[in-house]
Amino acid sequence: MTFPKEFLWGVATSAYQVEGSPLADGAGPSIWHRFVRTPGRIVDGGTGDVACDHYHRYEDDVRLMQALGVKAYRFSVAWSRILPEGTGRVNPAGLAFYDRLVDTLLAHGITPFVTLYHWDLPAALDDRGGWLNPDVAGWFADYAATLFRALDDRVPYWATLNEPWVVMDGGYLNGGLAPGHRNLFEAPRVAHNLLRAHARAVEVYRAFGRHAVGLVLNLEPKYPATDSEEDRAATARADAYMNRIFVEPVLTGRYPDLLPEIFGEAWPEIPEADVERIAAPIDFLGVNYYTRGVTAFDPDAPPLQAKTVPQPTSTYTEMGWEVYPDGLYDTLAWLHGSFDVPPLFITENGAAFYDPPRCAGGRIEDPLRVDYFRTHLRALCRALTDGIDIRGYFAWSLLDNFEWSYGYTKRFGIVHVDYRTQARTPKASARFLARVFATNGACLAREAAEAGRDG
Ligand code: IFM
Repeated sequence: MTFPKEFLWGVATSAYQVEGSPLADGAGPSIWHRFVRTPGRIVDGGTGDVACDHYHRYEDDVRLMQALGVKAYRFSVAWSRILPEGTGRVNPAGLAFYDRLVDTLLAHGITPFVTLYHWDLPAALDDRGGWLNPDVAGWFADYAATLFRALDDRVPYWATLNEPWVVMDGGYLNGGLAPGHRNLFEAPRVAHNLLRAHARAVEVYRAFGRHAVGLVLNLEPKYPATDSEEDRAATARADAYMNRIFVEPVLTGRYPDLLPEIFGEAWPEIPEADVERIAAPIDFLGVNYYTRGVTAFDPDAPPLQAKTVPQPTSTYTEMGWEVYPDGLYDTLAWLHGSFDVPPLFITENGAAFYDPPRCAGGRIEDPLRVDYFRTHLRALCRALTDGIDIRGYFAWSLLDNFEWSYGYTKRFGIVHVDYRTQARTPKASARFLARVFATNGACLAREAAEAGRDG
């Protein structure tokens, strides 16, 4: 069980989930700033106003990462800190925050891995139609250019979008996430505009970026609940809707044929030239992997006519997501075997579990999360052994943080955050990952050998 010498071991967060102070130093509001103020949207009424106060505590957090042996930090930039109105006027103080963060990371030997968009669209752009307005591609390209110009001399990895599927599904179809729309006609238009925006940012990067630019997708392999034709067809639809909708245009220049069938008359005319641009080469693909979906036909679940079937013998996380490490392997093998895929990163992987009370000495043991990481890292190792080009792994998340519509009720952190005092306490999972990072994964092999000897 070996990992490549330069394997990038990291942790991830996103701006709205950890920073706090969303309007500090001249920043404009984002759609999340608005959404959390809409009654009933967030289960515990939480907001990102303070979150983990990373905006002020980033130096301590970087020191903490260094102490854990973290090699790379994946974070996102809040668009409305840089451009308070979304376009036009740049806010130097907002840019200065990320400038300081990048310098601090580098001074501690940690590689910055920057995501341009992790769901926090400037509210001013939502007022102009948000992701539904075709002009959004140009707005995003201008924002991207501002950041590339300011930071590409020090940032070697840029991801354009994080999980465009969630923006489309949660933001515009199911309405559980900002901006909270529920409209079948909007969803595919938003998906396409997200990809157009991604493509425009890649074009800008090619003009003057010197490092690597890619895209981050959340992929969830789908498996039929039974061998029936109905379940297999439902599985294919679920896969097209959640995975192939972004993978295929980017890697093959075509949307899956099943999408017009799924969306019916809501599926828009797509100009050929758009998809050609969307398929421009990227330097890496980021995979966010959490779970799988065992899928069955359900005529009462439009538009997919499919549902996910609970697995009675599986462990589930606090999100209600099945723990299924083989799905990570299957996803990587699928990408590798089916497409001319660029180098891969696991840009997110992790689990929300109930954290047991502190032990003597204040330690926090989170054995379920440790087991989640251990089993997923073993699956990752199998993929590497099979020759799949994977360059790094980012645990989600460095810190317990604001979990969107769940507020602060779900803890994904390897470091516990006391939201009252902002005290950080590394959990057993942080100590486990620190060993993995320090030994470049060799401790996993040792553990496996010991487990084998013991029985
Ligand atoms: O917290 C989110 C993150 O913002 C995007 N990926 C999934 C995580 C867990 O739900």
